[in-house]
Amino acid sequence: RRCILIGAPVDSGKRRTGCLMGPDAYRTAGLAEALSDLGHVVEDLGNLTPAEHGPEPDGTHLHQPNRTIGWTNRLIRAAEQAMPRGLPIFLGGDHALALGSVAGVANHAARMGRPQFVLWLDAHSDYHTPETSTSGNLHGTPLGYVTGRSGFAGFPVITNPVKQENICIIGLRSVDRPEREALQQTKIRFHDMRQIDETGIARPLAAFLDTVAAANGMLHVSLDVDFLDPSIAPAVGTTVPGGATIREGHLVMEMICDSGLMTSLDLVELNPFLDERGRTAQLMVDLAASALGRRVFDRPTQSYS
Ligand code: DIR
Ligand code: MN
Ligand code: MN
Ligand code: MN
Repeated sequence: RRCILIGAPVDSGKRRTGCLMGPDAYRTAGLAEALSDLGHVVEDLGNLTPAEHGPEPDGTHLHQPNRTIGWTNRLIRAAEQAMPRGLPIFLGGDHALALGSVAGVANHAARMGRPQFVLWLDAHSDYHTPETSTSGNLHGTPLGYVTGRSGFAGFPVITNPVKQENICIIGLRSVDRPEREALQQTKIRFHDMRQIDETGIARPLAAFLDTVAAANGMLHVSLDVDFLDPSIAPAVGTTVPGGATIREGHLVMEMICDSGLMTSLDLVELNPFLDERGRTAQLMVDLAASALGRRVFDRPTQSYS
C-alpha cells in the first residue's frame, strides 16, 4: 500500500505543550523505515501548518479555539487530498487534530458512496462540545464534532457526519459527566476497561470489525497514546492508570491488519518532552507497524463470537 505520512504538530488542543514535537519523534523512531520494510511505499509530506485564522478571543473558557479552527480547515483538506492516493497516517499532535482528519476522511467516504466508520482507542471519550467542556481543551471534543453535535461555532460545518452506530470506543476509564450522559443517549459503541477485563479486548473489536466489513465501510483508526497504560507509555499529558497492555495494543492492531479494513490512521497525543528515551514513540511506531502487517507468524484471526 501507499502510506502517506502527514505531520500534524497540533498543540492547541490542550494547555500542556509538547505534542508539536510528536511528528519528528515518530520519524526519529523509524516509522517510515518500519513501513517500507513491510513492503509499503512511504511518502512523507512533512509537517503541515494551520490555515490562516483569527486572533484568539478574550472572555472564553476555550483554549486557542481559533488556532484549532485553522488546523481543522487545513487537516480536512489534507485528508481529502490524501485519501484518493493512499492510506494517510496523521502524525500528531494532540487529539484536536482528529476534528480535521476524521471530518476530511468522512467527506471522502461520502464521495465514494461508502459509510465511514471510526475506531477510537482512548482512555477518554472525547465526546464533549465546546459548550460542555469544563477544561476548555478542544482535544476532548473531536467525536462530538464529527458526529455533528451543535456548539462548534466558527468551525467548518460538518457536511458528512459520522453516524453514531459507526463509532466504537475502546479503552475508556476517564469520562466526564456531561460526556457520559450524552454518550448513553447515543448508538455509539463504547467499551470501558472493566469490559476489557471481563471479555478480553478481542471480542468487542471483532464484533465491530465484522460490522464494518458487512457494510463495506471505510475505517479510520484514532490511536491516543493514553489508550495504553502509563507504565508502558508515559509520554502523554493525560495519563490514566489501568490502560491497555503492550500485548492488548498489538492484538488490536494485528486484528485491524487481518481485517484489511483500515483506510486511515491517527497517532495522537504523544508528548516527546515527557518521554523516557523515546520508548513511547517507539511503542507507537511498533503498534502502527502491527496495524500494517508486522507479525511474528502468519495465522488467521480466530473467531471470537
Ligand atoms: C478531558 C480530557 N475529558 C477534557 N480529555 C482528553 O479535558 O475534556 N484527554 N481527551 O486526553
Ligand atoms: Mn483523546
Ligand atoms: Mn485520551
Ligand atoms: Mn487527550
